[in-house]
Amino acid sequence: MSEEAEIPADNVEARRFRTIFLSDIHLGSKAAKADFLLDFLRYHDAETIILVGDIVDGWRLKRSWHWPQNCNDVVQKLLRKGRKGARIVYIPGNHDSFMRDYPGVHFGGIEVEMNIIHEAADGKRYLVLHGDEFDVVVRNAKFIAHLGDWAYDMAMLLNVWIAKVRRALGLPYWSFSAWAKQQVKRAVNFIGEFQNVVAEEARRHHVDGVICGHIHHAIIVDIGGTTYINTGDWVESCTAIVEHFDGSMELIRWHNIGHVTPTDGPLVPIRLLTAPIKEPQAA
Ligand SMILES: [Mn+2]
Repeated sequence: MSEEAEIPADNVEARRFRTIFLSDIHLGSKAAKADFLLDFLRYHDAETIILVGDIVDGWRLKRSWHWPQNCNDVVQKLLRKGRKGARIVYIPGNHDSFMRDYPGVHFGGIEVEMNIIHEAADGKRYLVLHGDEFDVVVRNAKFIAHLGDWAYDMAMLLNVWIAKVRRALGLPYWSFSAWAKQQVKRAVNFIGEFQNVVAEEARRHHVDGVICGHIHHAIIVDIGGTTYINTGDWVESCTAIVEHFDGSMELIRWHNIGHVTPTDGPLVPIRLLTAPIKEPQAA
């Protein structure tokens, strides 16, 4: 693919940011929304791209190899941004923990770090880490974690069918599994507990905030004077955190933007409207 292919067909310039934070892409799992992410990366550029873990899903790949072309495209896209001068930092998560054997290593222009302190343009300092170390379920009971993994597979399967039906009816994308998970997690107040524990960790490091992923719940929120930021994921919600050049942080929900109609006066023209997601078995 030539470098020219980088320019979107409609000649729209990418939005530029100081930093883009992405996590929980889960490349290698069937649920990964690689096409959505490719679309996002086409329209968003940054001086620094920080990958906040679970970029590749080693758990899934170990069980069965699922690596379609769009997974390669995502990797190529990121590497190309690196070649064009972006600094790319890879902080491994629990699903790509094999990368944790390489702290401080640079490969293909990508730096691997266990966690970093990110200093924003406004001087605020953020601890950046994946966050699974605070997930008691994952840490204390690998068995339960894998059971959770199985239940997750089932929800994802259901999700694919619901998405197909909704698309056939002309309805916008809606994630059943995201909704279901939200209900379950709300019931046990898992999210709230996780956020509190991680914010506490940030205070322990004497930083202004924390940026993490892992629980697939994107948010920017103040917790007792500490800014808690979660990058969300690219299997359900398709979210990213961007830092503007003044240091302010913004949460972008790409699939919401991806479905605004032209009459709504979209901020960014959407490629998804002209290039729909490919179905493996198009009817
Ligand atoms: Mn994780």
